[in-house]
This record gives sequence, C-alpha cells and structure tokens, in this order.
Amino acid sequence: MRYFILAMFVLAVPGRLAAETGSAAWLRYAPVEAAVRGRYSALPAHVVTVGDSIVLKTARAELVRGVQGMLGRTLRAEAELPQQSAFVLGTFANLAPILPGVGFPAHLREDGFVLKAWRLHGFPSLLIAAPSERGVLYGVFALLSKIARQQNIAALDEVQEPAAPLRWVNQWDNLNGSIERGYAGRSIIFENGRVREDLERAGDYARLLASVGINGCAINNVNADPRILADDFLPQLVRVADAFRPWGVVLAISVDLSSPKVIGGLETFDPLDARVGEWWRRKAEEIYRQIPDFGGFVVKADSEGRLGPSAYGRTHADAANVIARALAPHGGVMFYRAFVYNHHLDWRDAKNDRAKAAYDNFHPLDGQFENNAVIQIKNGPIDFQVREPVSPLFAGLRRTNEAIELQITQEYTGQQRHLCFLPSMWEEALDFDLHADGESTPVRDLASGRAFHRPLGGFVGVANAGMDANWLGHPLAMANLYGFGRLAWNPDLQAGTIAEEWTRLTFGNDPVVVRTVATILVESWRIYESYTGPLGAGTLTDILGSHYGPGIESSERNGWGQWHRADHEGIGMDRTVATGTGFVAQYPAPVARLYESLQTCPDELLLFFHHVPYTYRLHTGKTVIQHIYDSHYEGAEQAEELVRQWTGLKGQIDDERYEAVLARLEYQAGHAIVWRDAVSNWFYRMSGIADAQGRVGHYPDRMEAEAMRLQGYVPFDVVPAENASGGKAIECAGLQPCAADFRFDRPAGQYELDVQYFDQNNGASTFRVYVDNRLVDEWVANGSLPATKPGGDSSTRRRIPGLKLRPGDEIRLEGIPEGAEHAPLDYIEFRQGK
Ligand code: GCV
Repeated sequence: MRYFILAMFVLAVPGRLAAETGSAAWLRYAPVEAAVRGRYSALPAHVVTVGDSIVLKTARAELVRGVQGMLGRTLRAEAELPQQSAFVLGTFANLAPILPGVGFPAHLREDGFVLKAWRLHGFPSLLIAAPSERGVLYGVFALLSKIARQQNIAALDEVQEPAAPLRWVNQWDNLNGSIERGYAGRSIIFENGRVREDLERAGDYARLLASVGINGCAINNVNADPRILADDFLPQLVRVADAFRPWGVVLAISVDLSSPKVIGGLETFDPLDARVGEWWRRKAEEIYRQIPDFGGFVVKADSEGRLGPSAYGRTHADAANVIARALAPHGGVMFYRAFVYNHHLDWRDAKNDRAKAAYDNFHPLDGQFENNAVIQIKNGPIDFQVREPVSPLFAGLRRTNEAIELQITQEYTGQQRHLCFLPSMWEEALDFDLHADGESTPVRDLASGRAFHRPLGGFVGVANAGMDANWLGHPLAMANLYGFGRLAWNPDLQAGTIAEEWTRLTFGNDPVVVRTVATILVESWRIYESYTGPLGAGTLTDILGSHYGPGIESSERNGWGQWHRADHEGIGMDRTVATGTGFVAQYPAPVARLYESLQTCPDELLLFFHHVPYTYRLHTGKTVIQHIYDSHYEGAEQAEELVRQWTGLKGQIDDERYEAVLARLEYQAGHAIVWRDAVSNWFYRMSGIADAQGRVGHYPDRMEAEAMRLQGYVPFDVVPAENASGGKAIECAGLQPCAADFRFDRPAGQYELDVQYFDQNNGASTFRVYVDNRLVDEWVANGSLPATKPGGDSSTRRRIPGLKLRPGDEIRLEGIPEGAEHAPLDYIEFRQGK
C-alpha cells in the first residue's frame, strides 16, 4: 500500500513527465497542449471509410488512435457519408463517383495521397484520398504527424507523392535470432531457427515503417541461410507477411544463389541451366500461391565468401535474371547487390583497389538486366565508412534499374553507442551531382530512376532493429530510421528539417528541446567523423573484428582492401588516373576532374583519392598531420559538449529517456578520448612529427595505473599499444581482490576523477575507489561492448565528480575480477574545479 501511495504521489507531481521507454518511437500521439488544442477544435467527429480492405481498416484505426491520443476525442466510424462533417478515407477510384466535384489529380504516383479540406453536404470535412489503399494509410500518418507537430491544418490542400516506387528496409537477421551488425538485441522475427511465435513486435515495426512511407522489408541476412526457401519454412513466412500486410509493407527475403543445389536437390545452381530456371520458377509460384503480395528477393553473390555465378563462369546478369524471370509474372522484384568484391586482394600491388569493384563488375552489364531486377548499390564504393565519395556506379547504369543502399544500423559509425545522425551524410550523398551525360544528375535522381526514366528505382536502408524496447539501442538513433524513410519519400528534404520533425514527434514541441536536440543531431555526424576517420581515410576502426573501436593498422597488409596506406612519410590511397589505381576514371568527366586534381579535391576526401606527405597543406592551410591531431582533439571536446547540451534538458524530457540518452552520451565522450589518443599517438609514432599544440603524448593530469603501487595487480602490454595509455594497463589475474594506490600530490581543491578501465563482455568485474579509506564510488563493469579483451573496444570511462582532495590523500582503486574479465585498469585523470 505504501508503494501504491508513493506511486500516486510520483504520478501526481506537477509538471513531471511520464516515463517512456522509446517503444512508441515517433508515433507517441502525446496529448496536444491545451494552448494549441483550439487549433483542432473544428476537426470532424466522424470518420467514414469508403472501401473495406485491410489497409483501409488500418488507416481508419490509426486515425482514431491518433486523434484519441492527441486530442482526447473518439471519432465515430460511419458506414456511409454522414450529414455532418467527417474525415473521409478512400481511394480515388472509390471516392470519385460519390464526390464528383473534388477532381483528384490524374497522375499521382502509386502511394501518393491527397489531404484536402472539403465541404461535404455543406459540412467542413477532410478528405484523405489516394490512388492506392496504401496511399490512404500514408495520408493518415501525414495528417497525424502534422497535428503532433502542432501544424495548422485548417485549410489543408496538399498532394504528396514518393520520389521512387521502392522504399525498403533490409534486416540482417539470422534464423537463430541473432542479427549481423545489429546493436539492439535479438531479432524481432526469428528465434531458434524459426519465425517467432509472437509477431506482435513485427507488426509494430511494420507500423513504424509505414508511418514514414516504407513499403517493403526483407527480413533476413543477405548472407542468407538457404533454409529460408525450404518448403517447411514457407508457412512461417506466411505469418510474417500477415503481420506486415495491414501496414502495406510487403514481405521480402534474402536468398542464396546456391539454393537450387543446397536445398533444391539439383546438382547445380548454374543460372543458365534450364533445371535451375525451372526450380526458381516453381519456388516463386509456390510462394505467391501463399503470399500473393510477396515483395521479392535480395541476393548477395560472389561477395565475402558467398557463392555466385562465377562458380559457372556466368555473369551477374545471368544470375539476377534467372530469378527475376521467376518473379516477374507475380510482380516481384529482384534486388541484386552490387557489393561484389574480392576480399583476397594483393595489398602489395599498388594498382589494386577494392573501390573499383562494383563498377568493374556491373557497368559492363548495363542493359542486360530484366526490368524487374534492381541493382542495389551502397552509397560509397567501399563499405559504409564515416566518409566516402558516392559510388560511381550510380552514373554507370543507364539502362538498368538501381537503388541506393544506406546503412541505418551504425556498423562503422559508433554502433548506436555513439550518436551519429546519418541523414546529414545521406543528404550530401543524395545531393551529389554525378553529371552523367554532362547533365545534372544528382544521386537521388539516379537512384530513384528519374534521371534515366527507369521503371523501377529506390532506396534501401539496412535497419537491423531489434528486441530492445526502443528498437535501435540508442534512443536518438531512431532519428536515423525516421530520416531514412523521410528521405526515401522525399530526397530533397534537408537533414535539419528531418531532425526537427523527428524531435517534435519524439520529445514534443518545447522550443528549447526542439532546438537543442535538432542541433545535437545535425552536428553529430561531423563530430563522430572528426575523431574516427580523418579526411576520407575511412573509419580507422578494427576492420578485422568488431568495426567499433580504434584499430588503425588493422586495415593494412591484408586482402580486405580498406587500405589507407599510411607509412612514415604520408597517408592516403592514390586513386588517380595519373599515378594511382585509376578509380577516378570511373566517374563522369566533370567529377573525375574534381577528384583527380589535388587543387580541387575537397579536403574531406583528400586521403580517399590521394597519397600525400604528412606535411601536405590542406585548403585550410593546415598540414595533414596537424589536421589529424586538431580534429581528434576538437572532436573529443565536441563529444563532451554534447553531454553539456543534453544536461540542459533535464526536466524537460521524461527521466527515463533523459537518463538513457545521458548515459550513452557520457560513454561516447569517454570513448571519443580513447579514439583521440589512439589515433593521434599512432600518427605521432608513424610520422615523428610533434603536435604543434603539444597535446599528443603529454597527459599531465593522468596517472597511469602501472605507475601506481600495485597489490595483486600486474602490468601487461595492450595490443595494439595505442589503444591503452602508455601502451600498458594492469590486470588482476591471480589472487584477488587487487588494489592500486598512490598519494595525491596536486594542490588541494575540488576534482573530478576519471577512471579509465576496460569493460569486456566475458565478465563483470567490480571496481571500488577509496580516498583515505573512504569509499567514494563503486560499480560493476557489466556493459555489452564488443570485446573479450582489454583494448580500444572495451576501454571505458567512469567519472567521479565533486571530490575534495588534499595533497597526501591516499587514492586506492580496488578491482574484483569476474569470469574472464580481470578488472583491468588503464589510468586515472584529474580535472580540477569540477
Ligand atoms: C551482411 C560489410 C559488413 C558485413 C555485411 C556486408 C554486406 O562487410 O561488415 O557484415 O554482411 O558488409 O553488406 O554484405
């Protein structure tokens, strides 16, 4: 009872915002504030849906739900057009005969919609009409979004249509329930080799996707398990399609090209063998019999160990077409990925270049693909790095459908532990003018099919949402999923507009909240870039492992081809025609000229296209090496600044989401320092050129753990050395608990103490900090970082604020190991006056 009273009290505290997990994402339908509610008082109280398809029913239910949530009014559903004002929902075909005067647009793309204020039988009404039922649903979501963002909808007369017909997400979910490059828990679709019994969350996901106009979802990893096409799997797929259907999201799957052999009982998967064609034809027929609105297949072939047409000396067009032909009679689409490259490239050959692979493989096949085949091209020629130029292949296919593949899941951009708002990057890629045929052809027009009048085209986002309540792990990462959908619908949108829209929907319309969150979002990509991947060198991460923490040398001397070629003299991949790999020649002439010349190549891509000495001066006047140092220091400071900006919102956002974001931003600020130190020390060691500002290698506020008095703890070398301060750390591998102590020898005062330790995922050590035997902090290192050993992935900061210290105080760190984690410690750092 006491708890109940306490709970009542907490709920009743005036102004306190109710806790939210983030599961509602941008579809919260939070009550509109009283001050603006009047704006919507004239909205109809009735809703009539003309037609009764499942999607129309969903549209009506969503409208009722949204209006109820935001305006506290229950719309009455009517069977016929009422003699009073109403929301009227329906397709043009159904509405035109009964609303003859309206005049719907004659040529609206499928999925477009009309929102129109109209006098119905003399009563002010609101029409939500579209060429397709899905368009009606999108119209409902658009209207509700306007109300949530407090827009005036009194005299609505708006027509919207998507830029491209295909707006899909891919999930890289494995049948066992794990997700490749997923950072938010287990799969919402699969569990233990089967489709989950409970698909409620899959349905909720489809609702989120539909709300931003996404109309297809390929549910399994492109490294596809052939079992997905086994006969006994189909009934399970039927259930997923059923969960998606009310939201107009078509189900698609990734398939393995060798399926006819591996699960089909044939001795071959040669795409030109008639038996193989027949196998795909029958398979497609069987699927469509049970899932008539099935979307199609995604294929990754001859890439990263996947089998492909090269096994039989066939082309990618042969492979794509045999499947496309099987899908065509049913209206299915065949997405064939251009991410084809040799990951055993000889790194000693300076002419080898992974960036050339997609164009080399697909450009010669232009015009040979079926009309329902779509080449799915990653935005950059390498692999979702923090900064890349756009793939030249976008301009290299004129008689072939294409789609741009963007990565929502932050594989190389902080894995949803760091904030990185990707629409800022995508906006630049989509706006980039490739000048195909000398005309203006921004990537958005090439990908959507507009530039070369292709029948199909579009946008694919690798989302990898998971079972975490907030879908993507970092509460602010959902802005990336939202932003992907918005850009797929309208690639002319600016990142700032998207950030603002998302913030209003996610956190409400308070101007300070909107300004702060939108600013944080918009700045975050450049901040992340500045401490992880300078001047187009690629994300300097552990290429061979997690793709998360720093791993500067991991890209070199192996066949993966993500080389930055840094040595003692200089850095960068020479991709010029004159002296390099010749990659630049894959771009249309005006773009090739821009990149070929050192004079015109933009600084931010310099090292992608050129190998230069560390002393080379950028357009900014700085040398490359000084830029590397400065950007890493500035980036780490800006990451700290994000924390400061966020804390200004305390009390203006519900505590649950406020704390969840704060924890991630604080972690990011600490890890940005790990990145900063690793990269700048590595380049200092490599170049031998000191930082003009004297920061690199000098840490006057630091006390190395190995320099303390150790009891039980033993120093060891961290590999690679730059991933720990001084290259060393201490661990407690023997008798426990262990301790490390020292006497404080700085001026008396108030200090903030940062303890840098390693948080592995194979143990949960306990750490305690004492000042003169007084316990001042204690924590358990039980995070879920992608690391089983001390290093750049696991290095983590614990901040202890407000410590009063005097010279002579004994500071003691105690570590109690657990599992394979030996309570490893790197250093502590003091900051005065905090
Ligand atoms: C699904 C990168 C990722 C892989 C991914 C691959 C792809 O290499 O690291 O996990 O595989 O891209 O896009 O196919």
